[in-house]
Amino acid sequence: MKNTIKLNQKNLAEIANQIPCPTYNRTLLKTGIVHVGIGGFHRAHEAFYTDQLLQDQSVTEWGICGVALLDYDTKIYNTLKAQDGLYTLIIKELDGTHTKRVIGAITEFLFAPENPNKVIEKMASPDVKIISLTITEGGYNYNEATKAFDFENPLIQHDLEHPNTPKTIFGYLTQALKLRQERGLKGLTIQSCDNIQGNGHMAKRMLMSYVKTAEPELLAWIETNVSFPNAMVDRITPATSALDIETLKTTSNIDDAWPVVCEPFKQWVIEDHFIAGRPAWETVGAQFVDDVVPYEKMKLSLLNAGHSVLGILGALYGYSTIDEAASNADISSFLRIYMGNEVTPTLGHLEGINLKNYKFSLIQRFGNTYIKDQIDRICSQSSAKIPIFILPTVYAQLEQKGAIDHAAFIIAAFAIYSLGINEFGTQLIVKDAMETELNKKAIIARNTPEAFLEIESIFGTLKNNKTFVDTYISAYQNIVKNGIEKAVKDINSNVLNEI
Ligand code: CS2
Repeated sequence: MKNTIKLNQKNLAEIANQIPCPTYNRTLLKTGIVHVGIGGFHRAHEAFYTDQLLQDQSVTEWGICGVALLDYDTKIYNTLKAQDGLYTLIIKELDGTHTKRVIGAITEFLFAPENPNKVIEKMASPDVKIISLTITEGGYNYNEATKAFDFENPLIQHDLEHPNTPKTIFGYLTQALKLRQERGLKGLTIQSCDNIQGNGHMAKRMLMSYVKTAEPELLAWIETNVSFPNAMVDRITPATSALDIETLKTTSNIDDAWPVVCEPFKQWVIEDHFIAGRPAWETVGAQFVDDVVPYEKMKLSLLNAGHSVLGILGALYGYSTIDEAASNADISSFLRIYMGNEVTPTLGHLEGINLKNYKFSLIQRFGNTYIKDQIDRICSQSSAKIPIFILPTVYAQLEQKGAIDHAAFIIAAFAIYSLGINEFGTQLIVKDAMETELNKKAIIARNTPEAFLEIESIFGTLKNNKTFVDTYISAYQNIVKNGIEKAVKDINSNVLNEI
């Protein structure tokens, strides 16, 4: 193999002979955005849109400073530092070709555990107009059982006791906003990019709960000086594999320690509520709307829930990628029935959206055989995903006495998945903040299936709903008695397979 070229600023001109690279002057960029959670999704989405904007227009105020909040983010921190914030985005097209570009929008990078004060100061910098977040569904510290902020979380207790060396996003934001207030600086926008219905509302509600205890006199200032737009974000971004890194070397001669791979589809629908200004992201494909709720509902309950359906069933069948699960005829029928009979009746009329086309496009996206999205990735942190992706459909359907059979089946399948092994003896990687509790209840559920529904921080009071519990138990028993494949066939039988 020819010598590969290491990806960094110095080598950019040489790399530009292989694939498109930023031609804007990165050294002129001021940091206007601090982004917390610098994983693959941010790099395939917000940083991608911002890079396009910096490339197409000569704006200089919207460079991104990436912040890694968690100890285990050392690897990404060291990698991006060594590469001057540069990385390759590899879009895996539907025909199997790869569209590649080096993304240059991330110009600064901070590792919070190493120097918390640097992060607080950066967030308080007068140039910064937006703090955006991809901190995952579980990162909002919301407890489904109490429907409130979880003050029991030891990390939150730590932040309350040590405000200058915080560990959670709530501690960081509070300190930074306090500094802005004390210094007479302007406010800014806190922009959630996580998969949560009303993600801006959730970010505000959780932050305000924390501030009320930590710095009550800051509440009024935040109310007037900080905005929290809701947004729907979308682009399937699997974990990067060793093969992806190798292929980039062999096909483009580029040595990038952590490229990002994603699907061609992308969507970003945002409420236009940016108190300190924003990049003109609409010029590069983002949609600004007055009300993002319908888009969020549609995406969370069809795409993200659809992913969980394929992931959980796929794991029980022994598959390892989403496209494998999607290409199984019975799983595919299951998904279509779930989307058509159980989710669609809860969505009502969505202004400006052709729901049928959307559902068809999802089937195509899930089936993209080049993406190889990992079932492990999709099933990870399901304890935080299920209450957001699937349970709102269940509650709405129970309320209107609609079908819940497939939703209850998925919860039963999740209870079995949480045993950490499928019926064929394959070990399942249950990567979940609640792993121990899930497993404990999953074991009890082998004799008493409803015991699994006692996990209140996931299921709230669902265990008291007889219709749901009966449907769930019967699905559970069917899976155990007949095996997953026959149970899926059974539940699909006699139901129209129409999305
Ligand atoms: C996935 C999402 O994490 C999950 O379970 O459903 O990461 C999904 O790929 C993205 O939201 C796509 O926009």
